Order: sequence, then structure tokens, then C-alpha cells
Amino acid sequence: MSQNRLVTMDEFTIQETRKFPQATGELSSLLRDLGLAGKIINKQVRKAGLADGILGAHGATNVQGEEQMKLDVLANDTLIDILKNSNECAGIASEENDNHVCYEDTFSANSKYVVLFDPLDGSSNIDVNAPIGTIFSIYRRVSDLGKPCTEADFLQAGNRLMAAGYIIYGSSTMMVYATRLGVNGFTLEPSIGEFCLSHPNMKVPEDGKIYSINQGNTIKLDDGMKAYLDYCMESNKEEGRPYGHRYIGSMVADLHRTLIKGGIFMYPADKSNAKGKLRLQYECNPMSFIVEAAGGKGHTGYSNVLDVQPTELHQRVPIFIGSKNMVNKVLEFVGEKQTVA
Ligand code: AHM
Ligand code: MG
Repeated sequence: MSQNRLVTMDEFTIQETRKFPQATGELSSLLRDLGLAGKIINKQVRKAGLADGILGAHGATNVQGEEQMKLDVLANDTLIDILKNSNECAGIASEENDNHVCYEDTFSANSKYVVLFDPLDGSSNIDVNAPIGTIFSIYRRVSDLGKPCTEADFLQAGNRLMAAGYIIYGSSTMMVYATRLGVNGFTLEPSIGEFCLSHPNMKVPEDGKIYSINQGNTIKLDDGMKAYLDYCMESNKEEGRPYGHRYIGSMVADLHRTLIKGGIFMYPADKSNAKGKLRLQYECNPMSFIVEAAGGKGHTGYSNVLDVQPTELHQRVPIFIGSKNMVNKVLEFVGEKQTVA
């Protein structure tokens, strides 16, 4: 590809697909559709402070019992609609919907893939203008082609993911996606309305100096976790401690930083969240797939995140994710103590 001009995400994805003679282009087409959804959600996010009624709670509560924000609803509707019009998606599951949705037209029934998403992660950050993001996962369906998809298509372990990614609405808008070939990041160039390759072949540094956790929950943590936090704050010049602490409270933003700078992000089990807070299928699996494809590690405290067999759509797991050496270190402290989902 020419180095003298911007390379769009679509161009890049098509070039990558050509490395596999048997590839049909369906996955590339799905990634393009997700990019389109990202651009539309981005437009809604960017005018959130101005547009009437777009900020603030929608009034309804979602399946997790949390207040839904209006932008959550808009983002969810946008993704459901665009993927319905795509030829490549048999159905979706969303963090905002109780059950999966099967698209029933003939094209969709013959599609190979299903998509899971958290349409707007970190939505409590909307009102304070902090970064938020869309997270997505793509699986090849296990049900028969030609028939409606089934729940089993959405309850596959993360190690069966075909691709996963996120769109971060931060100081710029970026789409990062991972396949088994690696992780690449694309920044939205507003003048041409395209995501353009800006972060090729992303790698998580093996070590880091930043730990990221809601430290206000310390009192609710088990002794192993408390000891690890003491370790992070302890002075040890040779090992570069104390580590810096950063916590945005928006998983996409905290992990985007971790992917670029290294570090560890944690949402462990605690006394209020016996199985952790974050969702396996919408947050932990896609993020672990991305981080592992970039050379890092995602663990629940009792197994690799990607090896957990989901039993329900909205299941939660503890998570320790980021630079490999930092994740291995925290596991020495928490061992098998994390509550098994
Ligand atoms: P959401 O999907 O309802 O937005 O919640 C998930 C968010 C993550 O983005 C973030 O890491 C976490 O919740 C923050 O939780 P807490 O406020 O308990 O620290
Ligand atoms: Mg979320």
C-alpha cells in the first residue's frame, strides 16, 4: 500500500483479507458496517451537549438494573439497525437487551456471523464529557445456516472469537480491532469521514508502571487483593514502584491507555460484586481477545478470560488484564481466591 497517503480502514481490511485466498470478504464487510455504526454514534456523541434531550437518563433501567442514558439507547438502536441491513450478520446480542435478537430475513438467516456489543460502555461518563466507547465481538455461528440463530451462537467462549474491537470517543475518535493476525488502530479523519490507519500492529508492553482499579472499593476486597494494592504503592526504586494510579471509570478508555502505555486494569470480585462487575460477553472477552492479540494477558483469577465457557448472556467475571508480567504478578497475590463464576 502507498505510504504517501492515508490508508483507510476499509482498504487495510481488504488488503489483510487478501492474505487468505479462501476468505470471502464477509468479515471485512461486517467490520466496515461496524465502522459505519461507529461514525454515526460518534456524530451523536459529539453533539451530546448541544442536542436537546440527548444527555441525561432515558428513564428506563436495563437488564442489569442500571439507569439507561439516552445516548445508550441511540447507540444500541444504531447498531441493531445497521447490522440488520448488513448481509453478514445473523443476529445480535447487546448489553442493553435482555435476550439476543435474530434477524429473520433470508439474507441474515444465511449469514455466518453473529455480533455481540456493549453499545456505549462507560455511559456514566457522558454527563462529565469523559471518554466512552463501543465494544464489539464477532463469532462464527454454531447453529445451522438458513435457520434463525440460537442462543448457543452467543454463548461461545472467547477463544472462539473471529474478531473483536472497540470504538473510543475520546479527544479523537478511534476504532481498534483485532483478528488473529494482530491489532490495528484507526483514527477518524473528520475531513473525509473515514477511519485511517494510525496505530499499526499494536503491542502491549510486557511490563508497565500504571495500575488501574476503583481503589475506593479497597475495603470490600479480599486480603490477597489488598496485599497487591500495597505492593503497587510500596516504594522499590529498582522495580519502579510505587506505580502510578489511573482510573477513568470507562473500561474502553482505561484499556486503550493500557494497550498503548502498558499497565494493568482490574475489576476484581468484591463483597458487593461476588462475581466481579464487568460482563464476560460484552466487555471482558472482546477486551481480552484484543489484549492477547497484542501480546498481553486477560485473566479472571481462576482461568484465562477467553477460556471461560459462558452459561448466560449477561454473566459477570472478575478481570485482571494488560501487560503480561503485571497480570502474572497480581495472580501470585490473588491465586485461586477470586469467586468462581
Ligand atoms: P457500563 O457498561 O454500565 O457503562 O459499566 C461498565 C463500566 C466500565 O466501563 C468501567 O470500567 C466500570 O463500569 C466502572 O465501574 P465503577 O464505577 O464501579 O468503578
Ligand atoms: Mg459496559
